[in-house]
Amino acid sequence: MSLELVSFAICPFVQRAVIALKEKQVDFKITYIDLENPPAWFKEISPFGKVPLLRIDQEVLFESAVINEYLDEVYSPRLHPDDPLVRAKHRGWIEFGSNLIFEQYKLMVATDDDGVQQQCEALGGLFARLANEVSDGPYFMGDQFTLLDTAYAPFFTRYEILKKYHEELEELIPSRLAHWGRSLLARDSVKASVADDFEQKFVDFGKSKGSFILARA
Ligand SMILES: N[C@@H](CCC(=O)N[C@@H](CS)C(=O)NCC(=O)O)C(=O)O
Repeated sequence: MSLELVSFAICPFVQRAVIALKEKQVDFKITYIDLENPPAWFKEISPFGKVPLLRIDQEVLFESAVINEYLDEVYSPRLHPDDPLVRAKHRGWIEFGSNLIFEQYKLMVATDDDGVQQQCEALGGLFARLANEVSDGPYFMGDQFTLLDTAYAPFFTRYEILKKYHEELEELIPSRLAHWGRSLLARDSVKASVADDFEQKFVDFGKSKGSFILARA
């Protein structure tokens, strides 16, 4: 079975799948596309015109949560919790993580101080809610690294960069979440999930969108 992940270099949703593949030590090919000028073959096979896509021989999967659930069912070790109720709750919180990532994107592309403040408020509200759910660590569920952790790690990868240029982000994040983020960023699969030039690409992309925060980079 051959696996091909269709990617955009700085996409957090693709990074979720890369982490899952690395955790499971599965070989895959990664193909990068330019989302501003997507190739015709991509438009044909991507129902929403979005990455990630996972091509499995002739089949195509879309949506990061679906891709990761598939990978989890097919390749060991199993990362989703065994208990169906806990699993269902994690699916809800994975969706919450997608929301967090979208709000972080809006923070990254905010073009003035007002926009940045507005997004910090939005993130602060989500943080307060999420902090009630997270264990004492190291991971969301305690010692067990789960599929949910793969869904949040990309948020922390980007938060770490944004924090360098906007110090207020250090205080905005509750210590429980900051601790979780440090554990995720120290994990091998997470470290290996982005290319060496990721930070530069992220900064360049932000600048191209007029990012107020990354203008200082
Ligand atoms: N819900 C999707 C979100 C994927 C997504 O938003 N991908 C972005 C790149 S990070 C994209 O492809 N955007 C292209 C577009 O919206 O046209 C998932 O979880 O896979």
